[in-house]
Amino acid sequence: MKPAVTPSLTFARGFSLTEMAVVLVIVAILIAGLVIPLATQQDIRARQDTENMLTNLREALLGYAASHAAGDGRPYLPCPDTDDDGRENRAGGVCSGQEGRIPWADLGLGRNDAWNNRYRYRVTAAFSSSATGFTLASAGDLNVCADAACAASVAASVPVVVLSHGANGAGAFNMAGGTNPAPAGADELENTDGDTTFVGKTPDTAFDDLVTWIPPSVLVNRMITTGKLP
Ligand SMILES: [Ca+2]
Ligand SMILES: [Ca+2]
Repeated sequence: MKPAVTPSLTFARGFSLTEMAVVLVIVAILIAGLVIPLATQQDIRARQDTENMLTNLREALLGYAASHAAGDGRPYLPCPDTDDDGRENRAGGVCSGQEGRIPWADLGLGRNDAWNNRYRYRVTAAFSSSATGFTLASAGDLNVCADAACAASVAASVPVVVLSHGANGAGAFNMAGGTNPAPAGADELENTDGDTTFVGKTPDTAFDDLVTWIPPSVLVNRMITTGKLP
């Protein structure tokens, strides 16, 4: 008598270990290609946090002007902090220096950027006197350019510039009360040399500063809408 023929089961077999391994490797490669490296994510986050803080600092400066009246009843902006205590440095109604750290204690925010350096702040003297406030006709003396050569102006005659020296922190006022080593690139150097010209542009390998400013039109508009200037 012939034994019963067992039906073939090969059609129902599962994946072999080798096949599973190949699939896992392919999936791993796909995931690695999709996921942004953690370090890059942290960089993006730090930059976004600092950009948000710069926006808040602009608003805080506008609020300061709207809530402070000089001797002549007109609004004025805070002086820079030049001795790293977070308070503006002012003597006889005028600023001890037109450039320094943002006065974070006076404003209540902006003590340091995402890389633990101070925000740099420069203000035009005509806007920072607590004896004679600014008027609708006051002109800013700061220029933001597309590069250090300054052939193209991004914003001209602005009264206020606030900036972070970015992830490299080159030339920044640090939290130890000192100043970091100077940057190598001419564009970043322009943001550390204490004059009225600044560079604001999209970051590249030699430039990671985040630069913001208050245009005169925005400042004037806010003063009118809050009834501080006629
Ligand atoms: Ca101070
Ligand atoms: Ca400069």
